[in-house]
Amino acid sequence: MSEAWWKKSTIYQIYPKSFNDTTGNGMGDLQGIIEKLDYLKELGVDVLWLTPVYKSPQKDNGYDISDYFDIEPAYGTMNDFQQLLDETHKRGMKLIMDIVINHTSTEHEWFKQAAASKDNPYRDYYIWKNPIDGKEPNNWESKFGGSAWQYDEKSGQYYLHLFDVTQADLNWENPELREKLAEVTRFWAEKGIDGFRLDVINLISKDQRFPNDSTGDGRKFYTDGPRVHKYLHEINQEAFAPYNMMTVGEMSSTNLENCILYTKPERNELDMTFQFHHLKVDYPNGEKWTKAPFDFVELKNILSHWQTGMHEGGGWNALFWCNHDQPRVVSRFGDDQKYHKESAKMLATTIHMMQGTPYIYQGEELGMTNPGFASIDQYRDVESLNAYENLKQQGKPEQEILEILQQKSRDNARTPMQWSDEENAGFTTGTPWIEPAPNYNQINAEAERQNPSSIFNHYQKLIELRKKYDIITYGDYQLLLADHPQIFAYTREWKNEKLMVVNNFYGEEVSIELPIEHADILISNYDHSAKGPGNITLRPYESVVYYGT
Ligand code: TEU
Repeated sequence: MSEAWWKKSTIYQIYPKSFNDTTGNGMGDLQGIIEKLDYLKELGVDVLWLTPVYKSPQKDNGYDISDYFDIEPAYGTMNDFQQLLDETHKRGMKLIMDIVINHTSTEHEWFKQAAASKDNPYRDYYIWKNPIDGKEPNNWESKFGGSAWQYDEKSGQYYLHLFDVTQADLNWENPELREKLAEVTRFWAEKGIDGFRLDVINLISKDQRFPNDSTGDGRKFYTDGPRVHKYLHEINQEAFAPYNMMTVGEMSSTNLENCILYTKPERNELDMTFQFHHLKVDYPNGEKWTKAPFDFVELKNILSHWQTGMHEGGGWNALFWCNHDQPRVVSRFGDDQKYHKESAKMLATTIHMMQGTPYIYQGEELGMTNPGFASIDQYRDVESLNAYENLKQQGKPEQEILEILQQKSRDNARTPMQWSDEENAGFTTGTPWIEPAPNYNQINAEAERQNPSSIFNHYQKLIELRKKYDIITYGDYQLLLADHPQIFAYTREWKNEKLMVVNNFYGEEVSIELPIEHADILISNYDHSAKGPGNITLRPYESVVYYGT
């Protein structure tokens, strides 16, 4: 296997809590994933990314780890995990683990020790500061709302939590802590996994002055921080490289310059990065918690900026529309009603013909949609519940808040995987921890697999094309019609080959002149594709990939 095998791979993200329940407790489990490995093999994906299944109080659905060395009993046992890993490998697939080493749960033994007393040996595993003028050490805000500091009565100090109050940030300045985290990483590498997704890994190095942020929420003092590249190179050399781990870093609020540094092979830090700028084009003035249409031209420009920037810089993109934190892409950027199938396929083609490693989030291959929850009681996500309270305190009417959550909540992606039209979408025989989307009778894996022109079948073809055509992996990218308000078109060029990808992002017909001669159609989303190349008229959400030499 070449050292960059992942450049022609497609990775499938599994959110175990919502994937498949075999015990009837209403929560997905590891045996449930094993049951569905043949489905994933049929889809054709190469790597499975498992979001955290370590022991956790589940306040943030596993991103609050209380024991790195054990499996959360609700998901199963370490034997179940080993069976999942072995069965995955038997099918020629790989498995990467999501690891959260920017913070732990406050129920982790390290934190319990650290909070026991100021002189406890574990105190310095976390970030404790004295009050200033009787208040928080600075004005940094948690990404889940409120202050990023929690007062500890016992010691009279505050501890830092960039996320929930139960997720205490680790102190990466402490070399003993860094070695402990390298041990954690090696423990899982020695089990035989194939890599890691590293949660918010660009937040681990904080400006040790902990200054107030006079213009923002403090993120500029810990995002892509002063020693982040040093720390990543160190753990790479101590834990990733010795085991040939594939690594993808989740980068919160990062920039192109840093992502080139994170992923240039010769720097030995990470293999690829997730960035989120293209998923903030419906955040007016950067504000997530408002209902707003998306800025299509901005979306094209951001994706293109990262395509050309990472290509020229020698970095490598993780390509994605969805994950467990983002709304369903067909509801967000497509049409989950009249042109559901056409728009889901168009969106898939848009991303999968780009340079990078594409990620499919569970259910995306079925065109799963946002559930449209009508009551706050249907929500489970800590970030969404905090946002609901904050918006209420701002005096927003209930209905307006619910419409915002319907568009923006992370729970949009966390409803049960829709396997069939059976009760609870075939996800559980019990009461699901979160309600399924009401459309599982129409949108489910069973129906998709039986339909040769399904969204599932379209993803199968895209995955195959990536393996077959080097131009998709290595070709130069160029955006066409940059300012067109409806068309996202780009070319890829590699040796004497040329791809032209043309997508109508809206429900109205549109005609354009295409600068490509003699071309075959590699993939499209209507049974009889638009005539072309040359002057073509694209139907609603029509997507065509032309291949010529
Ligand atoms: O996400 C980081 C993060 O900032 C997300 O919460 C997301 O970008 C935000 O919700 C968008 O508004 C990672 C995990 O993916 C997420 O599930 C965890 O809640 C978070 O870190 C803390 O571990």
